[in-house]
Amino acid sequence: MNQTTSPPMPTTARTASIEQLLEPKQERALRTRSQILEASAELFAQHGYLGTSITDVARSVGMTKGAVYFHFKDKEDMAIAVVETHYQRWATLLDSVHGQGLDPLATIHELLDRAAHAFAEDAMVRAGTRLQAEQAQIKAELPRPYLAWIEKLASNLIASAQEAGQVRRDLEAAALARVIVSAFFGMQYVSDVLNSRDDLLTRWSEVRTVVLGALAPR
Ligand code: LUB
Repeated sequence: MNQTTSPPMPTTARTASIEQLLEPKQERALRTRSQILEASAELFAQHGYLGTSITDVARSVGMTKGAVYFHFKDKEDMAIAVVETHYQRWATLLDSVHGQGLDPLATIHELLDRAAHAFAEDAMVRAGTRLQAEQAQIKAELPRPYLAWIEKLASNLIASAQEAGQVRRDLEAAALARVIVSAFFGMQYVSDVLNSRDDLLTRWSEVRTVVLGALAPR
């Protein structure tokens, strides 16, 4: 994803041993990096990629530009980190929902309900989505959108729900997954454009009724 050389900090952080991670200096650096990332997410979510500068980010965390550049090589690098962190949110959400031990269909509902809340409330998610939509303006390749959700829903959750007789079997799991992700994505996009996502949860409940309702066996 990051085609050029990585800045020293993230590389060290990702490959660090437990002992290194427990080292106070490392810990502090990671915390600072994540503070910068959260602040940049707020700004990217609100003002978009072109409307946000490293200077804005530095100002909003009360650091020098140099301190920010220590953690992120440039604005592209920062955007990639925001988008990647937003995908990690989904992985964390998935683990948490799986931990609830629900049946396959209830898992799908819970997962998407909680994703809708994240789109309404979580700056990292809002920023990640906005940056994905602005890919054409960003001179770096961001992770390919949608595929992870489609794959997860299709090959795991929908297939299991079909086996359990909770979801119609006359359509392929992959087709159903594409429809759900497209509907969800369209829903949050329309809500963003028309109402800055203020009505997202209401719009989600409509999509949920119609689209997830259509999954029922006939
Ligand atoms: C999700 C977005 C926004 C799919 O998976 C992704 O890449 C997504 C990125 O633009 O919505 C939501 C099910």
